[in-house]
Amino acid sequence: MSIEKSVKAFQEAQKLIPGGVNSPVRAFASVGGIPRFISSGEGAYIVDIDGNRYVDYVQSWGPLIFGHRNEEIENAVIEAVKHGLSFGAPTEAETELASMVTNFFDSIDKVRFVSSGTEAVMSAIRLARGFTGRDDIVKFTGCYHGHSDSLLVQAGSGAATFGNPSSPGVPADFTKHTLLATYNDIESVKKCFADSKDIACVIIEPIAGNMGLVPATKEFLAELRRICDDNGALLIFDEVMSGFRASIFGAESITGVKPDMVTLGKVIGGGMPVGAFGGRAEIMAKLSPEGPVYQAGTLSGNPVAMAAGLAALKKLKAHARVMDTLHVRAARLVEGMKEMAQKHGIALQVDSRGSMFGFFFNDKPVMNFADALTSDTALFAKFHAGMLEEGYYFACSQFETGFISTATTDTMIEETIAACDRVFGRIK
Ligand code: HOZ
Repeated sequence: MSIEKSVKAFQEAQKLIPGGVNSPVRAFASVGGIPRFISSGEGAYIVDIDGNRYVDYVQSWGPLIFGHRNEEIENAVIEAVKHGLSFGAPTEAETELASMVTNFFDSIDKVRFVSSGTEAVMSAIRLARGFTGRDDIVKFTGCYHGHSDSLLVQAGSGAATFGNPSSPGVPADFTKHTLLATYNDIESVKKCFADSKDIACVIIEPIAGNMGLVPATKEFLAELRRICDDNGALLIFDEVMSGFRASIFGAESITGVKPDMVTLGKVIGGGMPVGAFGGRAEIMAKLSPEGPVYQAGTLSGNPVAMAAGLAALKKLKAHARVMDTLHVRAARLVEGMKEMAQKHGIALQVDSRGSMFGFFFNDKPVMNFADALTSDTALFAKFHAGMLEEGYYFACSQFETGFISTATTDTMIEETIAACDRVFGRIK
């Protein structure tokens, strides 16, 4: 496989863009090798600038649940573009998308659209603080909630990949209100509430996707709900990654635990930059201009992005059963990978939720970030390189989640498992 053009493009990019990328994980630093520069996508595939085609298990890190260049989403975007790119004034599409989101999520009475997941979470935290009149927040080690200052503490995703527990440039004063707890460990949450009487909210990825795929147990979330209620704190589910991926009705439909607020992104933009935060009407009423908590954005509710999101959610609504198929396929993929790993004496922990899947090169189950960090990242890097050679594009970090789309066929899954067999045979 020649990657000559990607090598050259990466060299050029590094001269002008820090690390050659506009988001750190993409640089392939934790797996070594050269990031592929992409020229196009089609359904389940992406093609790099050297003309190599890969089955894409990243799908833009989640948004593309219908794969690349889905006709309905593409046409909706083209139609919207013909009417204007941005107005900075309300459009009916925003209300229509808000109606879809509130119908899907029981816990969301009202929603506000922003342009990224980071923005959604940052705004939700401010609103939780404004609503409760408290300053402290609880987050879980290994959960990633975007790169805003107070949340970039012991975060997963890129921060985990690069081994930065937090970032220079974030004053200690900004993070002193961020209390840390351990995922799936209720005693650590109790300790936070014992230490502070000023907790505004607990924010959690109910299905963590940013330390690899690590779902919270139902029992843990139920206890979390109870503790928040007992202490007058809000519970925020960060579903930027899992929203419309694990279930179209949110993690609350899987776990039976209802949050006070939810943050969303990725799929609700159908591939365009969209984030959202929503929750109970009385909480959302505190948001400007109804209430005093300020939040704004020129490109918030952008008409082209709304059109893409609407097309994606309408399609999901019309084909709700598609989630069952995606779930079966994602589960088959990781079970098949595990079988092949076992055949070659490699320890692999696997899991899936809806169209999300994860695997750790680890001989013990992964329940939290500390567990995830005991995974064999060197073996993961070899696996990643081997699968690229075979024509399969997996997320370039052990601490990310994989995604399939409706364009990922059973045949592709079986071929991927066969490729794993070959790669495990070479790297064991
Ligand atoms: N860490 C991000 C996903 N969880 C990466 C996003 C990107 O590089 O596009």
